[in-house]
Amino acid sequence: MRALFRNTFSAAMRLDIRLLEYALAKAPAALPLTGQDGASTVQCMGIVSKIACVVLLSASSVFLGATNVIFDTDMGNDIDDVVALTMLYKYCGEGSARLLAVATNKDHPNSAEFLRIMNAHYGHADTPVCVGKTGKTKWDKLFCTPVCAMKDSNGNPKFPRADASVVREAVKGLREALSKAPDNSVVYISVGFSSNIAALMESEADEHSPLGGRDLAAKKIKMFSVMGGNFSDANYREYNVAGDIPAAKKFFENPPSDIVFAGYEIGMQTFYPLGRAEEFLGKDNPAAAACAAFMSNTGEKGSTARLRPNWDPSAVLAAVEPEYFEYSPKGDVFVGSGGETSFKQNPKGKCYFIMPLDKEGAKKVSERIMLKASGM
Ligand SMILES: [Ca+2]
Repeated sequence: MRALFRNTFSAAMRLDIRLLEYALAKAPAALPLTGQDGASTVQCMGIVSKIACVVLLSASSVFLGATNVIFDTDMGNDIDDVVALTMLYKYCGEGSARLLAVATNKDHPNSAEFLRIMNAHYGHADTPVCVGKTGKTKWDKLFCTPVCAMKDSNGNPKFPRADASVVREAVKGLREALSKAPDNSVVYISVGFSSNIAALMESEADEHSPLGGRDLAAKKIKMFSVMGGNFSDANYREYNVAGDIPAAKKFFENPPSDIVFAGYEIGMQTFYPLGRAEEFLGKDNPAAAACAAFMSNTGEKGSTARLRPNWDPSAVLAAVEPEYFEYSPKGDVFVGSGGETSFKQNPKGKCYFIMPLDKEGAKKVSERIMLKASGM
C-alpha cells in the first residue's frame, strides 16, 4: 500500500472493492460480462461464477458504504470540471460516493443550469445546486451556455433540467447539506475558486445549525480535496487561487479541516482525450456535448486527439481513491499577494499535497481517470 491514508477504515473498504474487481478481471475466460465501468470487460468462468461475482460486488457496495461528497466548481471556465463531475457520478453509481450537493462559484446563471442538466442526466435530479453570487467570471461562452441552448428536433431543450426547486443560495445550501450529514463524514471537493468556502466559513448560525460556518465545517468535513496552487513552483499564480486571492488566503491559511492539494503540476502530468469524449460518455450525453462545444469554442474544432490536463479530476481521485497518489508531510500553505502558494512543513499543520507522479504512477492515474470518466 503506497498511500498515506487519512481514513484507514474507509480506504480499506474501498480497496476491497478493487480487489474484487481485480479478481474478476483475472478470472479465467469463458463467459464475457460487461463490467461496472462500461469501458472495460471482465470475464468469469461461467454462469455460476458470473452470478457469484455480481453478488459479491453488490454485497460489497452495500457493506462498504459511501463517501459523502460536496462538489464545488467553477463550471464553465474549463472543461476538466466536467470530466471530474462525471467521475463522481460514476463513483456514486458504484456505491463508493454519495453526492450531498453541488455548488458553483462561477457567477453566471448557465453554470448552475448546466449543473442541473448534468444532475438530471445522471440521476441526481434531487441533489441541491448551490449558487454563489461571487462576482467571479461573470462571462460564459465555452460550453455551459452552448449546451443549455441546444434543442431537439422539435425545438424543445435537448437536455432535461433538474427542477429549479433544487437551487439554493450557496451558503444556505452548503450549511443545509452539512448540517444533515454525520459528523466528520464529508469530503469537500473544491475545483474552482475558494469563494463559497470563505463565505461558508464566515456564515452565522441559522435555521440549519446553531454553529457558525467555521465550526460547522470543522464538525462535518473530514477533509477538503482542493485543485489549487502549485507546489513545484512557489512563484506560480495558479488560476483557482489568483481568481479569488482573499478567499484562498482565508481558507488555506486557517482551514477548518485537513486539505489535500492537487496542485497545478499534478494535473499537468496526466491528460483526458477530449476528442474521444463521446466514445467514452455516449451519444446524447451533456458531458460529451460540453466537451465538443469546448473544443469548438476554443479553436480546436475537428481535433480527435486533443488532450486536456487532469487538474480537477486529480482532486476527485484523491478524494475517493487516495491510494492512487503519494503525499507530502503535513504543513501550512501560504498565499502570496499575487496568488502564489508556498508550503512550509509543520507536523501540526492541516495541509498536504500530492507528490509528483513517476512514469508508472502517471500511467495508472491517467487510466483510472479515463475509466471513471466514462459510461454509466
Ligand atoms: Ca475548475
